[in-house]
Amino acid sequence: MYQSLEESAISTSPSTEPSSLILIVDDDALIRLQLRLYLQKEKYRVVEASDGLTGLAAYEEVHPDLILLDAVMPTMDGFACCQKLSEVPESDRPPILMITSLEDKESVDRAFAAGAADYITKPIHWAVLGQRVRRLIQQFHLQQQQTLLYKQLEAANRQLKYLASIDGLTQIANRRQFDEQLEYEWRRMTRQQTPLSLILCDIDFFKPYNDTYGHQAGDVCLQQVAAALNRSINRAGDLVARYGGEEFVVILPDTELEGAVHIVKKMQARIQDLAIVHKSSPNHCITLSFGVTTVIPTQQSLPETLITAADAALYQAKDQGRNTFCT
Ligand code: GH3
Ligand code: MG
Ligand code: MG
Ligand code: MG
Repeated sequence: MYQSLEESAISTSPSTEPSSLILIVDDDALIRLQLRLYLQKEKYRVVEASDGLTGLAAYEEVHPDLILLDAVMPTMDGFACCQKLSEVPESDRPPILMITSLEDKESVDRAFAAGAADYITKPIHWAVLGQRVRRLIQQFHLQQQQTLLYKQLEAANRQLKYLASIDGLTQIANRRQFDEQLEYEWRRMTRQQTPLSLILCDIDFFKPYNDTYGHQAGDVCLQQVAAALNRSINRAGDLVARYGGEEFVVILPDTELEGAVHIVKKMQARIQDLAIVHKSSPNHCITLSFGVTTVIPTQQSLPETLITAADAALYQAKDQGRNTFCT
């Protein structure tokens, strides 16, 4: 068994920063003792293991900042132990300093090939060891800081990208994401020569709704409608976006007109289920009008033509008295 942190740790200064932790792996108890006393004098915390296998177990448990590794040991030697540790992702892997009496070139090459960061020979030159230890730990901490910063940057970028693609009020896709997705699906459908459907819809008599119930109630209504529309789609490439004010748009790739109409009917049912009271509407509740179009895109045509056609169909639905759809 390896000696635990508590057993061999020295009482650290009242500084809030804990001192670096070093794992000593050596089968020679005297060497371990000498190393421990030296490192503790240098204000490091120390954990010991007497062979490669227990060294690995200790590494797993305490995650040291540096490993001092002997080469010749029973059970698992330093080279095998080093090799095993090289499987740990580079950003989490502490540096390994081989300390051995093996002085031949082959052993040195083997150690570095197995992933050792540095190599010194016994008998130990203590001042040299001190410098190497300090430097290796410094480098490791710097590398960890860089990894952390990089991860934070990546997370911030993901968050920015998300925020830039979402409508703040309704939490569904915004116009920008719609534009990107339409471009993407247009190219994809052009290549595949499969139909692309678009639904444009608009809340009926929404101005009088705002006038009657107030702008805040209008906002809540928009949120509920957006969620209801969003619940009506389920395929991977489908997208519902807020197109503007009280208008929403739906992209349905690989979808025939029949399929798009099916989605519209589902949306109508979901909106009806909301049963949002609207006194000054002829239906006494919130309804939507829909314009639906389907095309098989070509190299010569533009995505805007699909929007124009859906808009014309929507206008027609409004013209027919609203709460309906046109194709
Ligand atoms: P129609 O049936 O012809 O569509 O009539 P309408 O009253 O819905 O159409 P109109 O275009 O005249 O009015 C749209 C209204 O939508 C006016 C505007 O105040 C409201 N609106 C747009 N964006 C928002 C929003 O973010 N929040 C709220 N509460 N209202 C909004
Ligand atoms: Mg040994
Ligand atoms: Mg409108
Ligand atoms: Mg409207």
